[in-house]
Amino acid sequence: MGQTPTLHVLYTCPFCWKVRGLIEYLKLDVNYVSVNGMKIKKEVNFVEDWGKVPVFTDEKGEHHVDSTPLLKHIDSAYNNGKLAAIGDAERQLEWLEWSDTKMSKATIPILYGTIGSALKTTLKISKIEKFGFFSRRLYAWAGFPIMWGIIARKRVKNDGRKPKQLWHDLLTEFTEAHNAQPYFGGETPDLVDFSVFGYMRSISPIPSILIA
Ligand SMILES: N[C@@H](CCC(=O)N[C@@H](CS)C(=O)NCC(=O)O)C(=O)O
Repeated sequence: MGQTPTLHVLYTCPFCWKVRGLIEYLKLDVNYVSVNGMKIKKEVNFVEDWGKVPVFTDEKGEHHVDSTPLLKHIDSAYNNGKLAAIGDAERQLEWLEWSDTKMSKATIPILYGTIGSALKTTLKISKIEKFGFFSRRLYAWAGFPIMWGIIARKRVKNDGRKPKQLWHDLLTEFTEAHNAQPYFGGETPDLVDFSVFGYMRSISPIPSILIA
């Protein structure tokens, strides 16, 4: 038995949503621990040389990190590896890689690619994530010009497509690979579905109940 597993998360983090999606699908009993987005390194310093979320701590107190290996670990430890065993293993690995390179790069431009969306995103994040009194205000007002002006603009420029177009193209590519099945995994989701879900969920509008 041991302790109830925990997952250290940020609400708006795509990598955390990948793992959360799988945990909820498998109906595992896991406690979520929200970290302060300005102090991630400090809050997960119990894992050596990592400094990122998500961090999964299992019932034995062992820590597991990095969302894609974590998806595989949770499926293997709590689900007899059933999701990894769906369909062709090579196809699954190839698309997990696709999701982690293509989808992960598309989230920043859509959230911060215009000055309006950047402001909206940082204001929302400052309302729903855990922050200190000053860091919340600092993040909301100093965060958006940085994200928009430096990070997102560079990514949008590199790709050349408008953020929404890029996102639509990726979703088309992904759904075409479903081969007319409801999920990438076929009748039921596999690990790739949870990976793409994480990126999708992180750019989805946040329910107003959470930011009221
Ligand atoms: N490859 C990691 C990436 C995790 C990651 O970059 N998480 C972000 C939050 S969305 C983070 O904790 N960043 C803190 C930092 O890099 O200092 C994974 O897939 O879990």
